[in-house]
Amino acid sequence: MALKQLSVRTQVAIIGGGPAGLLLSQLLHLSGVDNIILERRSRAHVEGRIRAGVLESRTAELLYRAQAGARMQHDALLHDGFNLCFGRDCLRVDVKTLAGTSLVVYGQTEITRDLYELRLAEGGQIVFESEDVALHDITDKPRVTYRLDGAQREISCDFVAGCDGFHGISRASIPAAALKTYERSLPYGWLGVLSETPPVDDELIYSRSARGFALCSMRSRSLSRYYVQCPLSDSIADWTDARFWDELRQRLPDSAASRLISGPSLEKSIAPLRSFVCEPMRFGRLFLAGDAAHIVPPTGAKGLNLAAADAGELAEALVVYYREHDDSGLENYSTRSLRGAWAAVRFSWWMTMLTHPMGDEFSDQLQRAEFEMLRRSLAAAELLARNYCGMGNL
Ligand code: RFL
Ligand code: PHB
Repeated sequence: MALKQLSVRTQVAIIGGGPAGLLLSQLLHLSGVDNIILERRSRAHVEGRIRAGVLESRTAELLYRAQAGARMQHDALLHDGFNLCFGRDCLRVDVKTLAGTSLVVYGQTEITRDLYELRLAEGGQIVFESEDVALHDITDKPRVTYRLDGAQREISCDFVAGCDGFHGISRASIPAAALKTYERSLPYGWLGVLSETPPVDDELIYSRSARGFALCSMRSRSLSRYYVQCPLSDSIADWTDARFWDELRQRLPDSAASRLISGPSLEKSIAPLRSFVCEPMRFGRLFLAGDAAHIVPPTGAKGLNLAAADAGELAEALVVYYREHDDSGLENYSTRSLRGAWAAVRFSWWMTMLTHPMGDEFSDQLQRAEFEMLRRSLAAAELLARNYCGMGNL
């Protein structure tokens, strides 16, 4: 394989083999644009990371367009709505009726697995466990250097796609003076547990209780994903399985708590509640996509969907550039993607503020009033449904 050579050339060097990098690679490949992915971790490590689970229908459509939808079509669950509970009171948000579309429940692990299988079967060039990846001359003739098997290697390319997540090197390679960043974090995290137990309900339950937020989600009819809000200072060691199930049960309305089936945790992790945006999403010939450019708290289930939308936009802009020598798509990429990102940042923040007790009575009353508005106003419920399924910006 060409990658055995110490120095190679490609059209687009993609840093990061998460959902954004993989989808971009596949879409470019289908349009004849040559690319190489550099991934810091092993394939097994990336495929094993338990993260998102709810896809907007346009994300599912993009996966079909990338010819990566066969297993999803067979295995995914279609949800027409979700439940929002405030203490004992629950509201079913009928997304299908209110917004005209359904949601697709399919894990990020599965999407990553499908895309790796596809890329590698089609001869895609993916360098796993590439170390010390560094970008050079990104405003002129980009080069990417890295180390593999102890040897220093180099890729020269037309463009670099920075798809290496929030802690990656791509955004950090842009001079600070060329970027503006926005950030807001909460002192809470979500403790997530995956368990091989039937989900407590056919649909998701977002539950705001006085003890803290809880979410009941799923990956399949026999695999559940549950979360409870916890202080960011907590560590996994603070949460035995028994403590987790006990706390979750106490945060759910009685009807759900009585149906909850517990079991050993297959995975347990804590994710922070953080909003972050960097502007612009481009510097010279480097384009950022996904978590490398923006982070949202998981409450609105938007992170993965945003990453996929960026990959779709960037692929289209690059393909038009190569096919028609037209760089207008690349010129507009940052502005267009940021519009969608800010819509998701706003919605995710709003949904977090609606469902997480903040520890003061004024916030409690505001949250109750907001919940009542959603129950009484069709317009308010419609706005929630449209945002949840990714139409907030349309
Ligand atoms: P990823 O998935 O972080 O992938 C980036 C990839 O880049 C690699 N990398 C490097 N490779 C080469 N050189 C370097 N120097 C590199 N540095 C990093 C990493 O190993 C990795 O493989 O970003 P991408 O592709 O933009 O995808 C974004 C999504 O993963 C993310 O938005 C969501 O998972 C966010 N998120 C959630 N979103 C939801 O919609 N619902 C959720 O329930 C949900 N849970 C989560 C999450 C994110 C989490 N993180 C980031 C801690 C739970 C967690 C724990
Ligand atoms: C998940 O299934 O992991 C999930 C679902 C909905 C969210 C966040 C996470 O809002």
